[in-house]
Amino acid sequence: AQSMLLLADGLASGALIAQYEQLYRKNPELASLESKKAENQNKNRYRDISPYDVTRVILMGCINSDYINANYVNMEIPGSGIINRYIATQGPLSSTVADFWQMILEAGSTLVVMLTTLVERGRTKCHQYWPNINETLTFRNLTLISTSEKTDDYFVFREFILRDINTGEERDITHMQYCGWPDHGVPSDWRQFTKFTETVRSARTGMVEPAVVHCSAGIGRTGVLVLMETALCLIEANQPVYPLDIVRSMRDQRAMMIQNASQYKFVCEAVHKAYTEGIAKPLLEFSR
Ligand code: PTR
Ligand code: PTR
Repeated sequence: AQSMLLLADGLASGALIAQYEQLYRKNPELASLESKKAENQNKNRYRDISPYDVTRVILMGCINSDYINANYVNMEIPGSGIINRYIATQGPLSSTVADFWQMILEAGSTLVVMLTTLVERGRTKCHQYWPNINETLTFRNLTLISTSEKTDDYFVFREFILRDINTGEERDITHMQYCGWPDHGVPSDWRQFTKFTETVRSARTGMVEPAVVHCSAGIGRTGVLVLMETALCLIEANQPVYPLDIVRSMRDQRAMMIQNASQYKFVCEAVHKAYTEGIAKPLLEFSR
């Protein structure tokens, strides 16, 4: 409750934004050399968005290269025993779709969260890396079958079966897409966004494998979702929420998480509203 007062004050005074503007976008001590190698450059959707070497996802089963523009991001919720694990990544390119599914296979992930549409204002933001409903796509040794697709206001929920042709192993994959959110901008509706984040949280209950989260570059909107989910978990665990510390922790794992001050302000306001309206509340109320 104390930290929520700080949050409200910081929002009202503008101090919160001023602190955010001071924070480094990339940790200056962490290199991103793999992404700059000649053979990897065309696997990056944007030249200025690179994964740190230390936290990058290393592909095991690709013969030519182990590189994909993706980082492990682990967010610990103190006092609760929870660590929310993510893989934060760019929207796949047509040339990296097979790598993307190989990464999901190797990481054991069953949840993919997509925060972009395929095209925004006439520009391609992400390649359609999944088959249309009731269709099948094959990439190298992987087959993907689309079994379900439901649209709910701003969201699309899909179900896939991922099959490893070499081993016969099959896995169910849940795909959740949020459609009301252009890049560099903020979601069109904080309630819908909070509801979407809650849906992601409940889908990952008990999950130890990372949830794969992506937008177009895999930094702006992806960062906002990770901050929102982290804050909601902290509130429930009766822990203080210091958004700047959360951003710092994220940016030490993937550079540039949360693209701009308006996204940061949006998510801080959403956290505060979710708290004051009782959408997110401490599970343990201490007796006074
Ligand atoms: N620096 C950006 C780039 O690498 O392309 C420039 C950019 C401009 C990127 C606009 C995205 C932009 O958004 P949109 O594609 O939705 O207009
Ligand atoms: N070069 C692009 C730019 O600076 O605009 C990279 C970029 C593109 C950065 C999209 C962020 C973007 O948004 P998001 O991470 O939410 O897809």
